[in-house]
Amino acid sequence: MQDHDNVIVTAALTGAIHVPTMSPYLPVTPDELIEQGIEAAEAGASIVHIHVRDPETGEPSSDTDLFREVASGIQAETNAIVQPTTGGSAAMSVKERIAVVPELEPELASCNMGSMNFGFYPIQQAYDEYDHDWEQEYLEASRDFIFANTFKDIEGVLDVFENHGTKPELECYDVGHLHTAKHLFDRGLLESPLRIQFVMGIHGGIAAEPEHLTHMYETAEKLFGDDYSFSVVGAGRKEFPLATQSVSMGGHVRVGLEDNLYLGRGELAKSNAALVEKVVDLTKSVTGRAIATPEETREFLDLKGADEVNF
Ligand code: KMH
Ligand code: ZN
Repeated sequence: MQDHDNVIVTAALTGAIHVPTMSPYLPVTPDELIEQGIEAAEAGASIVHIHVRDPETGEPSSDTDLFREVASGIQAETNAIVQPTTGGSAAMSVKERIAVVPELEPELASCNMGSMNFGFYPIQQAYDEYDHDWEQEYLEASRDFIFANTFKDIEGVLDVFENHGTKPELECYDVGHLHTAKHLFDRGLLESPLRIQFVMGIHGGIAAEPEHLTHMYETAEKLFGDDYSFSVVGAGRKEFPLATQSVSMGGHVRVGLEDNLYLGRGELAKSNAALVEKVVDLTKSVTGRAIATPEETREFLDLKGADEVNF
């Protein structure tokens, strides 16, 4: 693993797993996303991962005008690295998902390393009524959903990344995805230093268990040696236990309402910043490691710089 003492914190603001009924604090409109992105950056996030939603209904969207509005609004007030998703949502094609990269030419964007089942339908058991018509159908549809990222899809996506100077953050939901990354690295489609996000706890991917994180880490060490660094996101209530394990192992962390709505048992997080503050405190008190600034993060991940983006 690349050696870097300071911890890179990512705030993932809204995502496509949760629906507005689940939390009044989930950001939906561009203004809400910008406000929460700025607060999260001020709390210590050097990377802000963004999805966008239809401002009226809260439905996940691939509208590049919305991405531009949110990215430029966060960039105007912070030095954080704005990282758009190319994972999008269940309802989008790969073409729709990747469109944000040529439009915004970001420094960093997510890049998903394999096709998989991606089921968030079990969450609907906790809700009887929904604020919007689309929500329950959307959750239920994930029972029959394949998150498509074939080898051909990934090759096409990486081509777009390369053409626009955008670094891919490799979203790995299971051990096999690390081997896919290795295959692409050996073919010269990915370059060192690799930035890998271990995404744990998605139904269809590896479970959010400590021994699985150890296995992901040991596998990455074997495959990539000093050519990579890792960050961990645990979906749901394992977010903080896995974050603590990751920073103890020398890794980095992602938190945010995209993957976890709760600050503690039964206590909704009132903002993304609240989740960032908690992980910053945990990191400092458990490990003594400092939190990386955006400039340190840019240098460490070898990003092109905020002056090279198109927003
Ligand atoms: N919400 C994560 C489980 C992406 O945006 O490309 C998936 C994710 C993927 O963040
Ligand atoms: Zn995402």
